[in-house]
Amino acid sequence: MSTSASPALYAAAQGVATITLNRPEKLNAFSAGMFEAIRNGLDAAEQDPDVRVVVFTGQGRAFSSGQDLTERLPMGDDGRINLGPPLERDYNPLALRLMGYPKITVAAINGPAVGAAANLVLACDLVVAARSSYFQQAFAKIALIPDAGGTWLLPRIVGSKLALALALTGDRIAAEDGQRMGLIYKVFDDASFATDIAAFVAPFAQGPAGAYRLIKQALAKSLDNDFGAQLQLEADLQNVAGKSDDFQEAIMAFATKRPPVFKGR
Ligand code: LHQ
Repeated sequence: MSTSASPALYAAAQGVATITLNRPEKLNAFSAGMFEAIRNGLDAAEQDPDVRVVVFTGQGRAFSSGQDLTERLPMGDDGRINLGPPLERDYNPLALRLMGYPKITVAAINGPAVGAAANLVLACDLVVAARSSYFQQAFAKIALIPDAGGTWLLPRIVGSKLALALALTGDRIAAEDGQRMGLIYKVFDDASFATDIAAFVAPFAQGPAGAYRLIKQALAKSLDNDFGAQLQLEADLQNVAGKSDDFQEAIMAFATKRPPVFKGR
C-alpha cells in the first residue's frame, strides 16, 4: 500500500485493486504527482495476476475537482499559458490507457467529479456514484473546452445535443440525472457507498478475466467497425474465449449443476 502522503493511494486485496485520489484539501485536484501515482497504481494492478478489477475513488468529500488550478502551468514562447503539455503528458495517455486497459475499471464517484475528472471517469468501464455526487463539465465556466476525451466520449454516451448542452452550460448533473442520461450505471446511497461498491465489484474479482478482456476489446472496436466487420470480430474473439480454461470450467459446472470456479484464463 502507498503511504498516506501519496497523491493517489494503491491497495489490493481479494482480486480488487483500489486507487484512491488523495488530495482531499483540494478536492483531489489532479497534479503531475497524482498522475504519476495513478500510473504506478495501474502498472501494479496490471502486473498482479490476482487483480481482476481496478476501482478508482476519492478521499474525502469529492471524487476530483479536475486540474489543480493552483499548480504552475507551463508558459509558451509567446508568454501565455500553454495547456498542451499537461494534456499530452498526463491526461491523454491516461484516457487512452483506460480505454484499452486489460482489466475491468470501475469509477466509484463518491462526490463531485468536475472538469477533466468528469471525462476521465467516462473512459472507465463502469461508472457508479453516490447519490449526493454530481458531474460537471465545468470547462466553459473558466473559458476552456472539455478535454481528457470528453468531446469524443460524451456525444457517444449521451447523444450529440445533450453533450453540447452539458459542455456549453457547465451545469451540475446530479447522480440520478446522470444515471438517466447513461453516464452512470448505478447510484448507491451515501451511507452504504463503501459496502455497496465492495458488493458490486466482488463478482468481477472472481470472474472470467480473459472473457472480460475480450468483451472490452469487442465493444471498443464497435465504435469504428461496420456491422459485418463486427460480426467477424465476434467470431474471432469468441473462438479465443471458447478455448479458455474458464469456458471449459463453465461447461463442466453447468453439467454438474454447481457454480463455476474461474481461474481468469
Ligand atoms: C481546488 C480546485 C481545483 C485547486 C477546488 N484546483 N484547488 C485544464 C488545464 C490543463 C490541463 C488539463 O485540463 C484542464 C481541465 C480541467 O480540469 S480545468 C479545472 C476544472 N475544474 C474546475 O474548474 C473546478 C474548480 N473548483 C470548483 O469549481 C469548486 O471547488 C467545486 C465546484 C469543485 C466544489 O465547490 P465547493 O464544494 O464549494 O468547494 P470549494 O470551492 O470551497 O473547494 C474546497 C477547496 O478545494 C478550496 O480550497 P480552500 O483552501 O479555499 O479551502 C478550493 O480552492 C480547492 N479546490 N477545486 N480544481
